[in-house]
Amino acid sequence: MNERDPNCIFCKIVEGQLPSRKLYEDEELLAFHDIHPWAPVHFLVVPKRHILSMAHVTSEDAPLLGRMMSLIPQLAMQAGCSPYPHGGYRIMVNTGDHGGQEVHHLHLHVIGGPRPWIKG
Ligand code: DGP
Repeated sequence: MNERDPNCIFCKIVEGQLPSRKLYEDEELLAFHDIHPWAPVHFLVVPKRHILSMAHVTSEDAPLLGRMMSLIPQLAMQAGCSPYPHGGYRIMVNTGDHGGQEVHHLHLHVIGGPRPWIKG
């Protein structure tokens, strides 16, 4: 699998070729605010490596996926979500056309803030 796809929007964000409002960055991962938020808090967590979708994840990616998930509690609070149980947030991974995936670079949506939201 390619490390980067030159035509991929999220690879361009990872490379700094497109701007983003970053929340977190390390060697493997990037988190940034969604450009079209549908809730008061809406950010994305992406691997820097170009993995097309959740359908392309293998057992070798388990540590990476674990790191993506385990970053979320801290980032959600940093981004303005309220604490569990009366606050909280939704984690969503759209996969393929039937899952509503528009950007074909694996990403976790983290969506929170007071409901009702626009969608969902
Ligand atoms: P999905 O439908 O799961 O593939 O969602 C892709 C999300 O990516 C969508 O909520 C909008 C967001 N998005 C698309 N292009 C950009 C961009 O250039 N910058 C940022 N920050 N978000 C983007």
